[in-house]
Amino acid sequence: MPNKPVVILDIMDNWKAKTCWTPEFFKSKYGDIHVTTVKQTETTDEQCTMRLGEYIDYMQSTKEENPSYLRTWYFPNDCPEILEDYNIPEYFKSWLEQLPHEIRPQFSSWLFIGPANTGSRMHVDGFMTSAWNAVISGRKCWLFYPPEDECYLYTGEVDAFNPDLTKYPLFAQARPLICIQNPGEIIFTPSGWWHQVINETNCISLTGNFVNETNCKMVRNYLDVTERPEYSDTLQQAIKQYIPQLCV
Ligand SMILES: O=C(O)CCC(=O)C(=O)O
Ligand SMILES: [Fe+2]
Repeated sequence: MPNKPVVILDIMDNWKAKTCWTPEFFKSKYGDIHVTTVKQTETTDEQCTMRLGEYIDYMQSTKEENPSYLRTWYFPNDCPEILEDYNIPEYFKSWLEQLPHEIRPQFSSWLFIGPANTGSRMHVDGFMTSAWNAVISGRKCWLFYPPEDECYLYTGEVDAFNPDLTKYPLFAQARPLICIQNPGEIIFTPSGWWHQVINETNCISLTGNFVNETNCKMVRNYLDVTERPEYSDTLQQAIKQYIPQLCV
């Protein structure tokens, strides 16, 4: 409720995913599926499509300094049966799930698979939603910056793990919360918090974004003031129509 980051240590102890979702499991069961990976350079994201099995082999053998990442793989279309392998706690359930299927944004059930040194640039999650992220295997390091620190972050251009203080001098004033996330731990990212993440080892994690009573005012305000070409007006209207709590 106070909109601060949290690590939850013990709510995925009984998830089948925690023991079952190994690299070998994905390779043997879903190795032929096509996935899109991304290699981040300073300014661009280079995408590449390959088979999941090939990517798992790559992840387990690469020594690249800047390796490719399988980010936000929306897996329910490819492997719906593994949705049974975990339980999202009640407090992370999203009101967006109430939307009709045709217009529901794909805001949960994403997998992130990557070798050490992959990660996500500094960003705020879309629509001002909050998120949960469950590490199945591996270790992540997170840097969190509160919304008040936005003025030091140069719209997220700065690389917080290796900042260029000549180009981004105000960044020296930003004050992060730092968190190491181990297997079996879930991180809560509150609405509007900037964050940058690096996988310190090979890592498999599962994530979802949500709107509920903790952040609906922020999401609503964002929808009212922001034009988002990737989310049509119709979708924005539908969200307001179907989720009346967003209209108070
Ligand atoms: O695990 C990661 O690479 C970052 C996850 C994240 O921040 C996101 O999906 O928005
Ligand atoms: Fe994020």
